[in-house]
Amino acid sequence: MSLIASDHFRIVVGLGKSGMSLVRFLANRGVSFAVADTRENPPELATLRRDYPQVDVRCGELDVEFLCRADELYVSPGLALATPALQAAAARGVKLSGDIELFARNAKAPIIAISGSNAKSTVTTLVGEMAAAAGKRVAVGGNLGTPALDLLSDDVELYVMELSSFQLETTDHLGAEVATVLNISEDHMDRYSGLPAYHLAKHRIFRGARQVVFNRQDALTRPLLGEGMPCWSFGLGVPDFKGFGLREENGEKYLAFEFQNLMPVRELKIRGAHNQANALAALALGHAVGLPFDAMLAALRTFAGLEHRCQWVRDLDGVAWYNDSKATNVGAALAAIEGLGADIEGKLVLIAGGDGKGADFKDLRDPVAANCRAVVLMGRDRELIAEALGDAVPLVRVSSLDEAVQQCRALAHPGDAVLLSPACASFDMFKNYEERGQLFARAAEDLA
Ligand code: UMA
Ligand code: ADP
Repeated sequence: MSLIASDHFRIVVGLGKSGMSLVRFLANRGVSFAVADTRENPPELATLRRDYPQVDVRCGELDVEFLCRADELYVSPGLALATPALQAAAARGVKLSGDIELFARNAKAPIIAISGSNAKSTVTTLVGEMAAAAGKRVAVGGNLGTPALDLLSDDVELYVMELSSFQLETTDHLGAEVATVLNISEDHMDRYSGLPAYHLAKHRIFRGARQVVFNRQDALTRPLLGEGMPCWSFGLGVPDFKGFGLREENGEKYLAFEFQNLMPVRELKIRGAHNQANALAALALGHAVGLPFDAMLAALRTFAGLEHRCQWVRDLDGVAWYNDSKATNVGAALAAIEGLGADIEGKLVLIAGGDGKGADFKDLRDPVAANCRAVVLMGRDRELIAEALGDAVPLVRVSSLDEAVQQCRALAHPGDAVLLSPACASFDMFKNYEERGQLFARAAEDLA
C-alpha cells in the first residue's frame, strides 16, 4: 500500500530524470497530477507524451495560478525553492516537497543516507558493494544514478542513498537507519546565501535518523543530537570507542576499528589519503547496519574507484595522467592535489578552471604552491583562479582542453603527474563533467 493520499492533486515541477520517476510513481498509484517545467523542451517531454499522453504538461514560465491548483508540489532538486513562483504558491498554502520525501514515506527497508560536499558517490558505491558482498539485496541510487523512487521494491533489504543538499531541502523526515554528512566545504554558492544555509540543508539528512556517522576531522559534520543516539565516527587519526581510523604497527598502516586492526592500508585499490577516509566512512556505515567485516573488507580489496575521480588514464615518458573531472568544487580539488601530491615522486601539473559557481579559490593557493609545478587555466572563471593563486607557481592560460593537454605535456617532468581537477563545474565549456573527463582522457591517450 502506498502511503500517499489519492484524493489530492499534485504537480511535478521539473521534468528531468527525477521528475519522470515521480510521474511513474504517481501514475502507478492512481494519484491525480500534472507536470510543469520552466524549460520549453524539458529532457523527458517526449517520454511523458509517449507513455502518459493524458497528463497535463505546462512548459515555460511557471504559472502561479496553475501551481496553486495542487495541494503539494514535488519540486526537482535542480530548481531553487527560492524561485518566486514556488514561493508565491507556498505563501498561498501549497506544500513544497520532493522525490526523496515520497521515497522515505514508502521505503520499507532500512536506508543508509549519505551526503557531504565531496566523496558521496564514492562512499555510496562502496557501501553498496559491501552490502552486495555480504549477500544483501541492496538498491543504490539517489543523486547518483537511478532516481530514488525507481528503486522502491518489496524485494529490497537495504537502500544505500546518495543525497544532495538540493534533494534534502524538500525532505522533511527521512527516517534513515543511519545518516552521515561526510564533509562540508563550500559548494553551490550560486544557490545558497552562504555556508550556513548550505550546512543547514545538508543536516536535514539527520531528521528521524536512528544512528549517525560523523567525520572526526570536520566539526561541521556533527549533528546536534538528543541523548542516547548511537554515534559512530571516522577520521584519519587513531580511533577510540565507536571510531574508525588508522593505526600503525611495525611500520605498517592499518584501517582500524576501536582497538582492532582490520586491514593494511596498502591493500586498498583506491589511492590517496582522501580515499582512506572514504574507506573508513564506508566501514562505519556498513558496521552500523550490521554488515560483517569480512565482506566489507573483501569489497575494499576489489573496489578500484569510479570513473572521473582521480582515475589513472595513462603513463607517458615517466609522467602519469589522472582524470579527476568530478572535482567540481574547491574542496574536491584540494583533496586530489594533496592526496595525489603526497603519493608521487615529482610534482603535479594541474589543469583547473570552468564555472566556479561563485566559489572563493583562495584555499587553493598554499596546497598548489606545495604540490604543483605549474597550473594550466581554462574556462570562464580562470582569471578568478589566477588572481587567487597569485605568483604561487607559473600559470599558463589556454582556451581549449586540447591545448591544456599539449601544454601539460610540455611542462611535466619525468616523475610528475598531470592532474585534471578543475575545482569548477564544466557547463561553460562541456555538456557535463563526464564529457570533460572523457575528452581529457582521449586527448591524453592520443599523445604520441
Ligand atoms: N531546470 C530548469 N527548469 C525546471 C527544472 C530544471 O531550468 O523546471 C534546469 C535546472 O538548471 C536544473 C537542471 O535543469 O539544474 C536539471 O534539472 P532536472 O530536473 O532536469 O534534473 P534531473 O534530471 O531530475 O536530475 C536530478 C539531479 N539534478 C540536480 O540536482 C541538478 C541529478 O543530480 C540526480 O542524479 C537526478 O535528479 C536523479 O535523482 C545531478 C547533479 O548534478 C547528478 N547533482 C548535483 C551535484 O551532484 O552536485 C546536486
Ligand atoms: P560527490 O558525489 O560528493 O561529488 P565523488 O565520490 O564523486 O563525490 O568525488 C568527487 C570528487 O571529490 C573527487 O573527484 C575527488 O577529487 C574528491 N574527493 C574524494 N574523496 C574526498 C574526500 N574524502 N574529501 C574531499 N574530497 C574528496
